[in-house]
Amino acid sequence: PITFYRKDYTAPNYKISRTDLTFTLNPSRTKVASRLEFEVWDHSNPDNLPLELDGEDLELDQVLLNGEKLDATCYTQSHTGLTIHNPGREGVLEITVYIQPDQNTRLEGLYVSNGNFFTQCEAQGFRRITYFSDRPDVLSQFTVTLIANEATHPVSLSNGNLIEEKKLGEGLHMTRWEDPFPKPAYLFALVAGRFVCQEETVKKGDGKPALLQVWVEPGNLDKTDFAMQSLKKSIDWDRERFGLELDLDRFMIVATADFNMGAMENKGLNIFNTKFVFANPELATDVDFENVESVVGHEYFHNWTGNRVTCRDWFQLSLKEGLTVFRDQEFSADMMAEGLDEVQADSARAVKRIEDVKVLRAAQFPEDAGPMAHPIRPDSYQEINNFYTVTVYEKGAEVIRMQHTLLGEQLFQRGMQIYFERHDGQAVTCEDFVGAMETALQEAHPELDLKQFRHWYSQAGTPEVSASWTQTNGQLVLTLKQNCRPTPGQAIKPAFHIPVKLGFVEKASGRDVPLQLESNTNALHGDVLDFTESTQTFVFTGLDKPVVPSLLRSFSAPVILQSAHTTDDLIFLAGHDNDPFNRWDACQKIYGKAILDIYLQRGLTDGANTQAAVQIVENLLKDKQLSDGFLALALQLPSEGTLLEAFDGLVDPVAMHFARTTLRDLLACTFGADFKAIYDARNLTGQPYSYNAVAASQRALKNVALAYLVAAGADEELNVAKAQYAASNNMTDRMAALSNIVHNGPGNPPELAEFFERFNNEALAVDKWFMLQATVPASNENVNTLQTVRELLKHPSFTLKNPNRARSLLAAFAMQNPSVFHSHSGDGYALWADLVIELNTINPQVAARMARGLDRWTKLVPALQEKAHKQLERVLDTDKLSPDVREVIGKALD
Ligand code: HT7
Ligand code: ZN
Repeated sequence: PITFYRKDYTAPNYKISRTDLTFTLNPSRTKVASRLEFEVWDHSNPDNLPLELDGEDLELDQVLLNGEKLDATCYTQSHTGLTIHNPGREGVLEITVYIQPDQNTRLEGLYVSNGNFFTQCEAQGFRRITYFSDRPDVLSQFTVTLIANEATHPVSLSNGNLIEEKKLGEGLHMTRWEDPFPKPAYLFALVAGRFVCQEETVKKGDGKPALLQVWVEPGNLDKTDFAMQSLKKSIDWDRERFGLELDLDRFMIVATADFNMGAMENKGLNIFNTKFVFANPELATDVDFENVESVVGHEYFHNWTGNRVTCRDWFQLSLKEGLTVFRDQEFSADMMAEGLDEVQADSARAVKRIEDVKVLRAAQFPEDAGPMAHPIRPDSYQEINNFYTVTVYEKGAEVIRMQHTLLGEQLFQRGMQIYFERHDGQAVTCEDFVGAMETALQEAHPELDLKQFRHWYSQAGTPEVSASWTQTNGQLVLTLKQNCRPTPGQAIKPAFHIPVKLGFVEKASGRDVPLQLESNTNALHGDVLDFTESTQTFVFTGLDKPVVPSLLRSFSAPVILQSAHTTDDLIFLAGHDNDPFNRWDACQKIYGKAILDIYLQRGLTDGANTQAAVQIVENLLKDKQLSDGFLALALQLPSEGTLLEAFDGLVDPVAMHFARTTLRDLLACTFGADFKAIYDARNLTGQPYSYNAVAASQRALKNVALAYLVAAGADEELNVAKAQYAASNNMTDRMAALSNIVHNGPGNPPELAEFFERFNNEALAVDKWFMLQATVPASNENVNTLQTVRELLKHPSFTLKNPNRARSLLAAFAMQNPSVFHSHSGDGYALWADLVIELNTINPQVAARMARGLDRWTKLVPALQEKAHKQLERVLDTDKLSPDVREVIGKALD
């Protein structure tokens, strides 16, 4: 395999200042004619540098240079591109190629989905459309002409403004599009087919109108209202919070059922997975609604952070992705808090923060500890598609958030302003972003810098921070230590600059006391401590009464905190911390300790930590101040993935599942009456559904209570779920009821068949149906989930060609169902290997994601390791293994 290195970056030989493309769209043979105006990148370049164009799976028809047809001696064609030997210092290149969109199951480049044409060009899909300098630092002004059959493809769209439209005869029609903004090829898009749209007009920054459109296949228009509202909210929010205006006359969203990822921010023509557009109460859960709002926001926010300022090379991916995830997280938090009073708003923002940190701990921490660990700005890759990771995205967002914490909102916004002043219209690096933030910081505090902070960009791994303290004679001496374990290629790492947001909660009153630092006073900025050395001691004064430190408030840095808190301290913080995030985290720590004890004691529940977990839940249930959203999260136990990662040793996921189930059942039995009361108070059967943060929180809490009730109970409680299923008027309640029935009850309940019957024409609901069955845990003795998955693979509605459907079975059982995937027989691994191998030939990108299922195999107990190893080897030995899958499996076996 070829490895690409960040250090090897060189500028291209040529610019392509203008690009004209003409597509004659035909599903089996599309003609692509390009006209490229090029000139040397740098006028000091020598003459006769080759012009290197990327291209894959293209049928070359002809090449013209300045109007003259080139013979084959003037260029070299390979399976990765076309090199023009002596193009001259500037000129016009015209290339004609043919491609086969209906054969494109990889869904990269131009492909056909349900008869309609779509493109996906990020990261390197454009080279599957035509020969081009397919790298993000080559920005070009595009004009695109689309010629299509008017009957079968009446709508044809591309980036920018529609400048011409006409019938051509012979049943063909043409549209021409001009994008005023120079852009890299990865932001190019075209869509053609049968579509309908909902549209609205809003005002742009210059007061002129902009047309917003959401395009879907006929029959789906009733699912687009929420996406349109979300788009309008995103536009308003970016203006109000970041001062960034919509810069386009036309902003379009198009939904497709066949899409490798969530959505794509092509300039003015966002293409979305239907999963992140379609939302109505019958089909979408509250979480789906939340995701639609956040993904619509994310793609819109890319218009500035990604499109106006883009990446110089793909190693800089986090420049746009980390920053844009941070922006979408803040957007969602602000939307959740909208219209609430200050206390409720704080709680709503904390709920969002907790949700984000749960994802980080469950997915990114394992990645950072495994064979694919990489810095948010990777140093190398074999296949760039494998680096659209939780590290680049979610940890990348944490790194931006830490800069926000260090600078504060005002200086952070000043940094953004400097970033755009310096780099609008350019392709830049992560260093350029930090440089802008550092300038903003130094405008206000010339003595500070972000020098050490930059390690967060270059070092992989999750730092472990240990905290201990003593309080005597009015002083509290806090000692912090940090350590980051080796990751591939990085054995020893200098200390990180870790912002530790903290408070001291007085035991007697539960109030925060003022923070006063005796020594190194310049390390404290407000309530944020700069922790920069491997071991550092801070002396706080004015603490006459006993306090409990609350550290890393709001999860101010992506680290693993091991604190010297006693069980009593944690119970205290769970009830009194003035930081809601840390209240939740104290609950999680206790639950985690209790489950690990049960795991180590093979099911015994008589330990002190189990008692503490019971105490925590009792306190939570008594506390009438807590919001429903917070309580729903605080009552949930850590996920199995988080528990497996937290255990320092080789682990048996099946036993861990049973340990977690044991604690859940104990809590369910102990507090059955309370859960019933919560459930009854919020079971508003018959009330009309509306999606809003408050109503969603109520439903979330009700459904957490339902899960405990069903866990505790026998038939009677299962009947509560059945009654909820029968009465539900929305997907949130329907799915919650059904998952309780399917995961806990007898196999093949009638509700499962009813669900399929009701929704078999709705692909996203059918995905849910598959997913529910693939996630039945080992603790349900009525069901053999692996057997069910094998049978479902043969179901007429199943196909590996559709990524959502493939994920609904394969990702569900291999990544969301540890107790079945890691079954002691090893059959889960064998099934996983079969499917990765099959998917590899259909869609390497999606196959490579699924191939990550055994990333953490070396953390398993020896008997499981042996079985996992055998299947990993089997995948690696497969004929025609794609570079995508090869990289993932190769690194796992390294
Ligand atoms: N920037 C987009 C990335 C993306 C993508 C990458 C590789 C292959 C397919 C893809 N589809 C979309 C999505 C985003 O972060 O907004
Ligand atoms: Zn993005």
